[in-house]
Amino acid sequence: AGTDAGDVQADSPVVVVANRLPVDQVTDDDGTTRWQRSPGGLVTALEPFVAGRGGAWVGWSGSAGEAPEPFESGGISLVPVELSEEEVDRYYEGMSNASLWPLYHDVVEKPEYHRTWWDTYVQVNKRFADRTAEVAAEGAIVWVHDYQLQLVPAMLRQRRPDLTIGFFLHIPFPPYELFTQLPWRSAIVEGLLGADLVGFQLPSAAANFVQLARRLHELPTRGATIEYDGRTVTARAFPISIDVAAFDRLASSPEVLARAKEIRAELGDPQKMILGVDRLDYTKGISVRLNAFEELLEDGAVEAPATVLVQVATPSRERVEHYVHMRETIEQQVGHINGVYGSIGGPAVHYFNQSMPREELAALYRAADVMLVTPYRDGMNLVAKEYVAARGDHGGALVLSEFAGAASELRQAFLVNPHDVAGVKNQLLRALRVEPAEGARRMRAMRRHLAKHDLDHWASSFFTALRAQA
Ligand code: GDG
Repeated sequence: AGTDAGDVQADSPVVVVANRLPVDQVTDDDGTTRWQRSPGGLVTALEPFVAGRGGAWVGWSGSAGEAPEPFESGGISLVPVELSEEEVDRYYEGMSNASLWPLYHDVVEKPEYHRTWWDTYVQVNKRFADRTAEVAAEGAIVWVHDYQLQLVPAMLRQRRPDLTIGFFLHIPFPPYELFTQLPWRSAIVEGLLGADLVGFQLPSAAANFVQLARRLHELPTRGATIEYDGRTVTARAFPISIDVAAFDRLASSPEVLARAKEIRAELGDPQKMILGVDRLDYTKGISVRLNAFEELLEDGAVEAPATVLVQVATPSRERVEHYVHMRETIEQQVGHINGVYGSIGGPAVHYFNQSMPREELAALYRAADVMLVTPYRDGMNLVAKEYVAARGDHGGALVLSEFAGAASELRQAFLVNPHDVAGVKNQLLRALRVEPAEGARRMRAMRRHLAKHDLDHWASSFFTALRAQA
């Protein structure tokens, strides 16, 4: 089955399909370009699992225009899909990030719906399906990822009925009442129903999908299964995780521990350090924590620079309008807090709109007394899990939004409703003042959970369930 695709033979027994390839093109000082493993949730999660198993990865290279020929990297055949400038605008920044992303995150920002965006979304999903159909071996297992590619399962099944197709959604799946806003709601549901197994972060998201199939498409459903087109489609939760042991090791390495100490010293040896690490995204509730921190300073409950907040806000989606606006708001807020509560050489908020190396993040986690994770809605939130994995010393305290998927696992965190500023302030203070023994008890319990529920557990549970459908 399949045809020859450049250097890549139609013989990959496992194919991952995702918007982005797990590499970025970088240009060295001497002008030569090379591919480098890219950071970020999905990549971190999957590359180790597919590498060395004869697998292929179909995805976009990250730059518009002609796609490079397929190539090998880290034991995976990388199969680039081409996107034009206009397609990046409409499929990626438009339909994916200005329609689906806000809709699936409880319409925290108002989604925009444009027919030209949708038409391009369909066109690009077709291209991903074509490319995948070319490289997958007869009877291969294909794992499609995320909201940018929800039509691929059905398109792929039409081209290659021999394949076993899984789909995983990394972001939340909204309830019926919100989802049905979408002008193309039926097409999306039918797209997903092309898979044998549809995975979500939470059982409630899987239930939302089953309910849609029943109410919108009047399909027979039973528990987690949907009867469709003579097949049984299963919708289940597979909460994603991180490579816990690897992160634990990194965060306990002598270099990282030394750097953690140095960070405290560079901050002026504060009594308490609070930390936030997020992509600069309106779903992450960065303003919430700035508000809470500002009010605590105002109340005199905490003082700067004895207590400081370090916020890493990694640049993200900078061409989407919502993001430009949000960045301005946050930067104004930081400027205001520092203007009122800072001193010479002693800001209250240390704000970084830059991407940091992984080692630096680990050192920040290790240095922080309190980690603030306050999204309005988040599929999972790996930062929360990284913080727990980094605290092999059983120190630190996690303040976590109830609306992050991670909250259903990390029950010993200081849970907050990010819409309730008073509640966030309260929990932040509790976390800052927690007795070491009590803090350690909570951290130990969360680490026990994560030790069993790591990245490999996630990937192998999904693959096991998918193979069972073959
Ligand atoms: C989506 C869903 C779900 C961040 N800044 C830097 C950096 N990061 C890394 C973190 C973490 C990852 O990026 C972010 O993952 P999250 O899970 O927190 O959030 P999203 O990017 O929104 O991911 C989310 C995830 O998919 C997986 O399914 O959990 O709910 O929204 O690993 O450490 N890494 C480096 N420098 C940075 O500056 N090196």
